[in-house]
Amino acid sequence: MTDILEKVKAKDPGEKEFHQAVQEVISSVQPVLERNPHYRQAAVLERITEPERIIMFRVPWMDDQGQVHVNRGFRVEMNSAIGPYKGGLRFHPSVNLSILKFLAFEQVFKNALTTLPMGGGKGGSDFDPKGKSDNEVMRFCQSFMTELFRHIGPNTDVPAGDIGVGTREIGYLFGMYKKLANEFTGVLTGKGLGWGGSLIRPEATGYGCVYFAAEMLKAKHDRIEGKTCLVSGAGNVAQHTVEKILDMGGKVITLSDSSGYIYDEEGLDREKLAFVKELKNIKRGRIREYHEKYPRSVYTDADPSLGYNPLWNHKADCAFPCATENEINERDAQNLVNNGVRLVAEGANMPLTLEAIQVFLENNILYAPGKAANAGGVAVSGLEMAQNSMRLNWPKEEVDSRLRIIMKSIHQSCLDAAERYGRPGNYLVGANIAGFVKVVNAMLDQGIV
Ligand code: NDP
Ligand code: 2IT
Repeated sequence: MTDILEKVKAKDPGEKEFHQAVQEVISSVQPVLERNPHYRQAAVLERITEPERIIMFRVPWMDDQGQVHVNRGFRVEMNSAIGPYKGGLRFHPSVNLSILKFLAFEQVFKNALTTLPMGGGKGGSDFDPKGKSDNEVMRFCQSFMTELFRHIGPNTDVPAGDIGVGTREIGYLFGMYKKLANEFTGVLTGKGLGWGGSLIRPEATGYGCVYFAAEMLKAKHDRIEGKTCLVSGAGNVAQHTVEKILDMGGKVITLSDSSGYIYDEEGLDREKLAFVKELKNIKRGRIREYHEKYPRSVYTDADPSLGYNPLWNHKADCAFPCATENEINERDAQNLVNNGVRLVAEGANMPLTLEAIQVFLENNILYAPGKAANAGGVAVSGLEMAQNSMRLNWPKEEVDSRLRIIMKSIHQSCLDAAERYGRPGNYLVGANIAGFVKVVNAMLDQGIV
């Protein structure tokens, strides 16, 4: 196992996020390899860590002043053993190959857990939508799609949103794809409701994460009701995580963006959440403005020199990191444990460092890895694909009920796999093994390709 990790590191030495994601998975699946010697001979680890295809391209675009800019576009087509490549597009200045490979790698196992036929991929650009006009974002999306369109298709590769890509961006991307391909198909998910989108897709990641957390608590004869929760981020996943926690009678006392965080001792309510949605989705403002509107809350600027994030140093029962990768380090994890946290569910992808995961496992905290807990988003993307293929739209209740069933089933698969391999109650090991076995068996059935 260390062997494979060393090989992966040696091949692409700079890709630290990708190495981290690979290390997390292969350290869990060791017992599977021991029980299945033929996996070794078939070099399944070597194959699963090597993307099937990577596309990199220039994205030139013109700003409102007539200045031309160039960004880099990517699509990592990681694994298509169980279905067309599926996964989001991220527009953020930090985007590089390492980040997209880690996201695509995680996506492969996550998608396998959803029970739906989707392979794994991820893409995006180092373009920063912050501070850009709608027209600039449109021109960027159009330029991005003039290259990407030849690599994707409703049965080939179906992108969606991620950080910096929401309904607005999906709209501009879809418009250009439709024009170039001269077809109206479900080539992207997260579409607007009037043109092929699914009800509940915007809510699905956050809702699914809370459904998953509720299942974990239920297995311990407990519930979300009455729990105090810390949520980070203020975007799509964070907003709908808060919404579902409120639905279930929990209390949320924090939210953040990359500039800082707010602490609201009284807790968010529906009105405050509506304010955050408008602030972030329409005005595209900063979370600091929450404090201006609700002065009894406290705003704290982000200060990376501290070495820890004070958001995670409040007393709470549950923590839902919903912003970005590696946002909880070892010290944050220790602070959470010291403050009595009982459950940590990852709305974001890989928000915990490997050391932070260790702290939670050693302290017997209920810990849900992102590939299980945040799979609701891509699951409803799969349901959007199904609705597009049938050319009909399901009502909200139908999609939400399918989402609940899927999250319940992922929860059970994690517990079953963990039990089968002698690690009862370990959701990390369970999620990695259940996803891995499904993908690897499909790969083996399909020969050496
Ligand atoms: P959004 O763009 O809607 O929101 C992202 C939020 O995270 C913003 O508040 C943003 O703050 C903050 N953030 C982003 N990057 C950083 C950073 N480097 N440091 C600090 N804060 C940061 O994205 P989503 O809500 O869609 O995505 C959040 C997480 O959830 C990501 O990890 C994503 O991969 C994951 N995810 C998303 C799914 C989806 O369906 N959208 C599905 C499954 C997982 P700011 O505005 O200041 O940048
Ligand atoms: O990380 C993720 O699962 C997503 N960004 C959603 C992917 C999708 O295809 O809906």
